[in-house]
Amino acid sequence: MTDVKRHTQVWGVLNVTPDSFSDGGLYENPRQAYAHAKAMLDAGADVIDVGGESTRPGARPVAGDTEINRVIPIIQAMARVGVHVSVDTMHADVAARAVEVGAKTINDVSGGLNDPEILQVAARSDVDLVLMHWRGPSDVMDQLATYTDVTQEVIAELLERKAAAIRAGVSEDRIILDPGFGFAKNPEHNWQLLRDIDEWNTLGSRVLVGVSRKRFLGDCVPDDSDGAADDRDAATAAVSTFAGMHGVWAVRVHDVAATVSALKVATKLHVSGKPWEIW
Ligand code: PMM
Repeated sequence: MTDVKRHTQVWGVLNVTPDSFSDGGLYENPRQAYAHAKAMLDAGADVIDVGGESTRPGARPVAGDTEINRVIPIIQAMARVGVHVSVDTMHADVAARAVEVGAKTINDVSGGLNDPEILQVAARSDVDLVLMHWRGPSDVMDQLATYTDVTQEVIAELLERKAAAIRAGVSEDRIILDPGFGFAKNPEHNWQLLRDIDEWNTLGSRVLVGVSRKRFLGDCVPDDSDGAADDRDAATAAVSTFAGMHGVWAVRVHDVAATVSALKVATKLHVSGKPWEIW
């Protein structure tokens, strides 16, 4: 297990893609990507999570070396100066190159289902591995959002992925589990997974929560919002803080400053057992 600090780990999202749902096209240029990573680190990010393939609903996979060419130079540049970099990929070849140039975590949103060889890549190295709950590619995932008991089914499916990773040789303490908010889940599924947050601490692994700017938070934005994804940053900070207060190990966010600030407020107000009407 790598440098685990006591506070909730904050992962800053760096998408070097033309088409991610909230920041697509903003950081394709390496100089802009590096500047944005630096700003997130200055705002308190512990980890920079670099992705080169959009997973927004309906997105189509990228071809060949495109993903490698997008992510490797920026990962290498940041790792060289000691930044803890995670590579957000579903592809074993991309993960392997990223680890070679210094990435310390592999973040696989498919939990090893898209390209099972990624589990061997993790097993051969000493990096952490995020296994996210996933039922299928982004272009079909909305059709796969059918559950009788969403929390129990997501937990069971995630534990299967954890067992597969262990079978492949990944040591258990390097595995991080993620319920996969927005992936094959409708808004009510996402809210239910959050209401059941205490269940996530019974899995024997660190848990990462990534709700940042996701569509289901649209229920909680100001009435005059025009639907822009960054209008969901305050709701993201609120949910991420709720997660931190319930013992989740890490939160993955676009607006690092807002979430760090909210986590600091929660730290000051760490009281419990006061029931009242909230709204
Ligand atoms: N969500 C996105 C991408 N990668 N990784 C993890 N572990 N968990 C997530 O919820 C997650 C992820 C969605 O796209 P974004 O990069 O635009 O947030």
